[in-house]
Amino acid sequence: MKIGFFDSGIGGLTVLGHALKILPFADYIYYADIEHMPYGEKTKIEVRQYVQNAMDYLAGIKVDAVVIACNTATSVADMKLRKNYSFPIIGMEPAVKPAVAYCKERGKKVLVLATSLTLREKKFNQLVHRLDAAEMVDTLALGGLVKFAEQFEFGTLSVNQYLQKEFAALKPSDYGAVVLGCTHFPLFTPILQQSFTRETVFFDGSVGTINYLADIVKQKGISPSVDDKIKFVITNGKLPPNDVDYKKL
Ligand code: DGN
Repeated sequence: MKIGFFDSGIGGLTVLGHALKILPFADYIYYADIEHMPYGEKTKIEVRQYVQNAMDYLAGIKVDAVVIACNTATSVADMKLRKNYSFPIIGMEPAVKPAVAYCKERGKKVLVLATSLTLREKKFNQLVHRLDAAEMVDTLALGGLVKFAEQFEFGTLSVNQYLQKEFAALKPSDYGAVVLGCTHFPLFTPILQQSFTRETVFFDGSVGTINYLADIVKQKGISPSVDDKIKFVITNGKLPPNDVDYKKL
């Protein structure tokens, strides 16, 4: 079983981490589009093209399924692209649904943290509308965290100062739940938790995505590999040719 993961950088590793727990016997190919990172500041047309490039590459190495481990790319990708590929393509969805259910019972609000592109897009706004939760959902774009993560800065003074500034107008005790709507954000959970009360619960969409992947693997009868392996493909102007036996790279 060969599963492709795709993100602009290291964020999708938080999703891959869940996959390794639930589907350990697989060959994973992690495609990081570092050349075009961060996606949050790109146009929709540009990001759509990057998604297509990644899918073409992963199709070339004959994956059995792909996880678009990036909320921003999932938000803007034209999912009609699925019909061009023979393998299932699974996207991310911010975990707004469980967070809303959790907060409704407690009379609290939900705060969704994501990139500005994700928050602006129809997909996210339709989700909130479908849940009839516009009144109780606040959003905040924290694209700066993506840049910090890509420089491997997680708990530094600069990250702290950035968050303090971004959260300055919020009243933390209003929120019963925080949704990590960008796959880079779980990397900051410890520092984010410090800005909210001990009762605030953090929701991460990776769990739902990987459960869905596991269902698809089962439904399609994709057989497990004998061992587990992770291979990284990084765009930096040149990709390894896709006709190479990736196991030998
Ligand atoms: N990890 C991406 C997401 O889940 O939205 C953000 C990546 C980026 O390049 N901004």
